[in-house]
Amino acid sequence: MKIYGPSFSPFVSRVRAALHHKGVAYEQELPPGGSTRSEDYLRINPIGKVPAMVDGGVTLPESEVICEYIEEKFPQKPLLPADLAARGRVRLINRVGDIYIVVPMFSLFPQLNPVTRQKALSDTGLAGTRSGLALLEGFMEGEEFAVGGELTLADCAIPPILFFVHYIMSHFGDSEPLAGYPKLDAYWWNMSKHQICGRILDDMDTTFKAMLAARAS
Ligand SMILES: N[C@@H](CCC(=O)N[C@@H](CS)C(=O)NCC(=O)O)C(=O)O
Repeated sequence: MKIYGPSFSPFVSRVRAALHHKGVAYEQELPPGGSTRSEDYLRINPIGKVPAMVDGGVTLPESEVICEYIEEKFPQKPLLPADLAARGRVRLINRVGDIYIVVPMFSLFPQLNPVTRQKALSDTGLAGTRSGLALLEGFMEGEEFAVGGELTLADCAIPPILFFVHYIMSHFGDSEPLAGYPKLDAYWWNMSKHQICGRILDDMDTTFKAMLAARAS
């Protein structure tokens, strides 16, 4: 199996967490042509985003779709609970992360530089991100795992998103962006020490810093 995309991407990280948990070997490559918009990469993933997965004759974009494929293809060490309602809660948490946190949060990327920042746009992005975090806080079941007492696909997806919550919100003077969300705050610290998720977060940190340093030089 091959995964396209860098380890600092929260969406690549979510797929890597699932593969590491299940002990599935994989190759990881950056998009051919050095860009998600290269012709070669668009042939693999017409959406033009990372990750993409190629597994034999199967090619899939979209991290959540890839994670569900991995879960079904490799049923060992399940990442979806046996209980139907709990599976619904895992998917709900991931949807809240993808739609109600990531979308407003990523709208803040063009606003990171205070010199060129447009206040109205950053206020909207900040308010949206915080209301997404409040929703997530409400849906989180515990402080150790998002749902139930074991690692699930929600724990593959949410910690990498929280990594970027810290990075982005710090540019707006909010160095403790989870302080108002006690469950999420405790969960973040627990996940950063978790055997699999902690390693994925460390990989994000290392590769993200390297990317920023390369961009600055
Ligand atoms: N919904 C997609 C989101 C993927 C995504 O936004 N990836 C970003 C990197 S973190 C990307 O590829 N951006 C490049 C671009 O938009 O050109 C998923 O879950 O896979």
